[in-house]
Amino acid sequence: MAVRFRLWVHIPISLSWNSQYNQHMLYPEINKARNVMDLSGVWSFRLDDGKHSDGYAEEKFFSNSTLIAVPASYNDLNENPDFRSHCGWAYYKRTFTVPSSLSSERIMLRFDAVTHSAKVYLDGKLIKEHQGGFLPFETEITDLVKDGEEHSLIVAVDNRINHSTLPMGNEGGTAFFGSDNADVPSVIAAKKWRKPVNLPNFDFFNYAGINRPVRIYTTPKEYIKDITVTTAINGDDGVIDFDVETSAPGPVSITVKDKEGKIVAAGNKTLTVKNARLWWPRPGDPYLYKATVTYGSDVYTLNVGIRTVEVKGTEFLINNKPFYFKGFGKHEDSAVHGRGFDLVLDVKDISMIGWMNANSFRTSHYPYAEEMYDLCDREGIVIIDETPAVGIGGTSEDVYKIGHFQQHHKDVLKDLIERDKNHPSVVMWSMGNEPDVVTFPDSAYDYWHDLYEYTKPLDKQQRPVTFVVNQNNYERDRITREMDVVCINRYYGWYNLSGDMDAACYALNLELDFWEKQNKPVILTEYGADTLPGFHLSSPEMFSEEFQVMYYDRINTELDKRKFVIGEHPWNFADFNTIQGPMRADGNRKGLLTRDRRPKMSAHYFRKRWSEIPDFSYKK
Ligand code: GCB
Repeated sequence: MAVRFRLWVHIPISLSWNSQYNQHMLYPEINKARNVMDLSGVWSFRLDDGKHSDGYAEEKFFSNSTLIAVPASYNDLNENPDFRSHCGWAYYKRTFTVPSSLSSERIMLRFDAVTHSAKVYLDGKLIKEHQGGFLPFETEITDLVKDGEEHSLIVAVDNRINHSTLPMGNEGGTAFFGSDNADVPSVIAAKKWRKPVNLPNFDFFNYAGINRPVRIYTTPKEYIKDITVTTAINGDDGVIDFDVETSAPGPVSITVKDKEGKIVAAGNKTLTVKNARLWWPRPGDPYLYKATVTYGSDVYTLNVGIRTVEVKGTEFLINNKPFYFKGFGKHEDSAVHGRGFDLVLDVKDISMIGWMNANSFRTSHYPYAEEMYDLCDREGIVIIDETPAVGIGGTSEDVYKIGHFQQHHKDVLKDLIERDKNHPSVVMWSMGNEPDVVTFPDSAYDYWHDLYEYTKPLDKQQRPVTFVVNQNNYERDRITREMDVVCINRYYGWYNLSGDMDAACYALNLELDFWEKQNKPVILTEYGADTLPGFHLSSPEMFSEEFQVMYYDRINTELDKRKFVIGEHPWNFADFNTIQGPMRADGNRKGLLTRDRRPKMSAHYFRKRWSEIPDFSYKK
């Protein structure tokens, strides 16, 4: 996104910044040693009346409550307009009982994602706080629930975004598409007069609530804390290294089975699978082995894909072969659910990705639900995994200088890698999307450079690290060229040189000449044109289906000439909801698909194009 008007007002940071680093995040599973209780369902709900800025939640709040579905974003589940415009705390409540048969177990309460921050009360007592709306957190409740009685669970959820949160809000300033009118006294006065409002510094609706499942799960008292898998290829064999952390010292044993259930390797640390079948992206064979880790009475089972990832020169190698990224920037977004977990939609999206002959997507602009990564492991879809660091402000340099803000960003990166490290589908980490800068001040350089240095050693698989940059003065931008892969969002022909594809291609080529000299692989992580389905023109102009196809065809023709361009991710997979504003009519319409996943003409265009482009060794 290139054209924006804003007033950047620096607000002093007032929140306290306890580290949110969770460290161990094995996904809850049912097996002979572990149990899971799903707390999804209909909960009681109410919006805060503005009187409780601290998120203190009492039973009596619920005397005047409504019903809400969990998991889901609350915003589109009620016709009261306050649900969409709400800014502040909201409260959820339900009761539950843990079967007494589980009383000898270690009992955990896990939230997959509460957006953006949460306070959890059990029987009126605050037991957990968490900041950040897209990653899981958990707390042990063993001693609080072992009586077999009914318990009250209240979750206070805060959707406010500001200069301290990821993603970032522009508290006190303007939203993404707002106009400054910085020196119009009446506008300035009206801004002070109006009720509190969220001003996203990003282009997707600020959907909030208990967006992903809430579960109680159990483990034995002595348990497997964490498993880190790394894989390597040695001739025809696959080598799988398991780093297993346990609650106390003790022997661990591991078996690896193939799809037929035959044990192909066993041991306690580094295992060799003879004549291994590798994990290949679709339409190749995304082969998964099943590893079972045993420690005392505890057991944990996980899928393992044997594959390697490496950047060499201008190539991105998967299993030592140069991969070409064909795919999208996406969103978790759909009608009614908002950003709420929707397995039905995820399965449909995977199917549409396959239908378009794509092989990859970026989790723009936040980590997605874990079930999606699991689907991608199984279906062979490659993921660029992104943090919620979107729209970090740079018009004021100050945000880069706030130490504890960067610490929060580091914690989120750590949690992301901790959660997703074992997925073969994840091939690269994106530290964030489009810091809001036109040229990069030294403080921005220091910030991102330091973050890159910090991120690299977090991943035992040493996957490439990048961040995704907006249209900017690429000659002055010193950070992007330092990334393992250069990921650029470009809207030549849309936000600039609008509609003039000759000029757009001329400009794009000038920029590509620059990148060619950097000797790095480049992915066009975003390019696109808003398009109204059913709007047809004989002479392609902006917003028509014909223009969207022409736009992509013209740009792709240029990309095809450049060997170092190793991927194309049109923006966006599907239309999605945004904040209302002068540049969005019913959301962002750059989807190749409509919001309900019907193809526009451009989806058919890419389906054909990508059927003709090999996934490996495209640009020999
Ligand atoms: C961008 C952003 C994305 C927007 C897109 C647009 O560069 O990364 O979040 O939705 O532009 O359509 O403006």
